Amino acid sequence: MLRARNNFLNFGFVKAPFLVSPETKQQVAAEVERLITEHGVRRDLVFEQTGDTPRRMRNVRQHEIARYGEVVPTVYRSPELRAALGEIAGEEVLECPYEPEQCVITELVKDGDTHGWHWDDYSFALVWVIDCPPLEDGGFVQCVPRTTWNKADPQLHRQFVNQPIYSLELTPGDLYFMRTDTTLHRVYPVHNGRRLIINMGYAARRDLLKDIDHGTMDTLWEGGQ
Ligand SMILES: O=C(O)CCC(=O)C(=O)O
Ligand SMILES: [Fe+2]
Repeated sequence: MLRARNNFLNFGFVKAPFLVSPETKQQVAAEVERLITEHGVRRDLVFEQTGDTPRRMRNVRQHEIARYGEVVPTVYRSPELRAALGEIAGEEVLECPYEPEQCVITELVKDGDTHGWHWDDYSFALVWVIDCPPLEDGGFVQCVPRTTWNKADPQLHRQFVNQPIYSLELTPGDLYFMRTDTTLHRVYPVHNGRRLIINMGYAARRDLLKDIDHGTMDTLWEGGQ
């Protein structure tokens, strides 16, 4: 746990597949596969607030996950899981007060599908990797820690020039925990492969006091085809 905490502080993320049992991973994976098959919606958008970066993906939103899922909502609310994440974060990890950002399933399937460069509105994300192509086909995560999101002028190129970009190889069964509000991140475009994840978003206590403009996420959800 100490090593996880140090990596989290240094890089803004840490792989933590040891946090949950193989049985829980298997149950979450089975439910996510069912939900994406039955409720996945295609989105093809770019976001001005993150520097015109693309979102080319299929999603299942929190609303459908809450309605048609069982395992995922239970795992999301687990006090034990939040306590373990809190040890890594060095502070309380709370359920996200804005429900649409609690759980989101994302599938990248077509050549060039990507979750482009962005920050998240809330402090933490636990990402469960259910399917992922080999490294050479893309789908790995890239991050720039210790950066802040100016929604009016995100200046992505300035962030890339000022600091190193870290890249993280992922395989099915991995989990990673990220400080998402101060770590610029993206998923490298996939080619010849499929990548399926569920992102569980959590808040820090300071987030509860912030006046967050939910414009980017709300546009994402309205943009479904
Ligand atoms: O797919 C990933 O690994 C990251 C997902 C993400 O950044 C998000 O859903 O906000
Ligand atoms: Fe994100």
